[in-house]
Amino acid sequence: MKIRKLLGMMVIAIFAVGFLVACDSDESTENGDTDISEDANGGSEAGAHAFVFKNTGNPFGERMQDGFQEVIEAHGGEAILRSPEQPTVEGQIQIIEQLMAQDVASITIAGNDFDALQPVLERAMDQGIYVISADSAVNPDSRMVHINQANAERIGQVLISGMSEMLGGEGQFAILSATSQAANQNLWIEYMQAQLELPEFAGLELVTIAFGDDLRDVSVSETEALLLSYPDLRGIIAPTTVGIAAASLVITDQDLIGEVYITGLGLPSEMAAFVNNGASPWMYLWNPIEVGNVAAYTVLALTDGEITGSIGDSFEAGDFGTLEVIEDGDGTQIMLGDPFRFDADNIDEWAEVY
Ligand code: RAM
Repeated sequence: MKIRKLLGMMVIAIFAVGFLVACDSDESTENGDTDISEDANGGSEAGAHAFVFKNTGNPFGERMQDGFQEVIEAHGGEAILRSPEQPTVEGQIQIIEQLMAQDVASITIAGNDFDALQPVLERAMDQGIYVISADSAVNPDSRMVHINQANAERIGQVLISGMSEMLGGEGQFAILSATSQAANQNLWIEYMQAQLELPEFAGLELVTIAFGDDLRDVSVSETEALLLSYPDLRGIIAPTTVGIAAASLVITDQDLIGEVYITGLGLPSEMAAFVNNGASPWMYLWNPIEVGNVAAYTVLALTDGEITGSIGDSFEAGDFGTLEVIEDGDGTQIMLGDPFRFDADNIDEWAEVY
């Protein structure tokens, strides 16, 4: 009798575990959240440092997360790297809620929206989790400090003057951006538009702003649509690594090299072929691995109580030396360098690095 009862309980227990496992995998399918590294990291423990990028499958985001993980692990910590499958706010909210349940020590986020993540990120901070943004800022109430990869005004300047130089100062061009809500791209677009007010760029005409959602296929079809809709189009600025590679591919495939010029922000490893074939004679970026490194040093300084993210805070960040927290509108930021120009002279060398 006793043995029967025991067996019965075991069967119930096995079913219960099976049910829980099934619920969990159903949930993650529904979420559309591909956990890109939790298994590999075993990243599920309290006290870990999480980096949430915009979406999976973006090599720029992966390089940034690699840089983050490298520094966290070198300091004996655990990194959790997460991204929703699609670059949506909803996907990021679900991940943040899961990270709150895991009781992580910090969350670094590249936001899919400037304002919409505020409620969930405020709840995370109320719970004692240190929250910062990197790459794509969330609003100052949603984070303690932002890691700014490069000065946004300078990005606007180099992109417009780069396009102008390619077109000899005259002609129609379009912007092919990421998602319409991406805080980083939207800020850079504002600065590009401000540049276009200057008399030296009076010959340039911005015909439209298209959104490829930081997805390769959408960016390809948006580029094709631009070429059809604007037969006199002479250039495209894509301030996204996904968009610029997709646009350059279309120009190459359609034999339009030398007729339509592409520039923007590109990952050298993805753009070397297109810089060398002339589809994109030159383009710009910064080192995403370093952005991730600096984000990691920042969350370590926050969780160690060395800084609070206030103006004037400073801390030691390995090879980066002393970093300082400076003003950023109503919030604060840590500013990295200027955008760097890649052309046929240096692209192959950098393609090996990132
Ligand atoms: C894409 C992403 C990322 C941005 C780069 C330039 O990979 O939108 O957020 O910083 O482009």
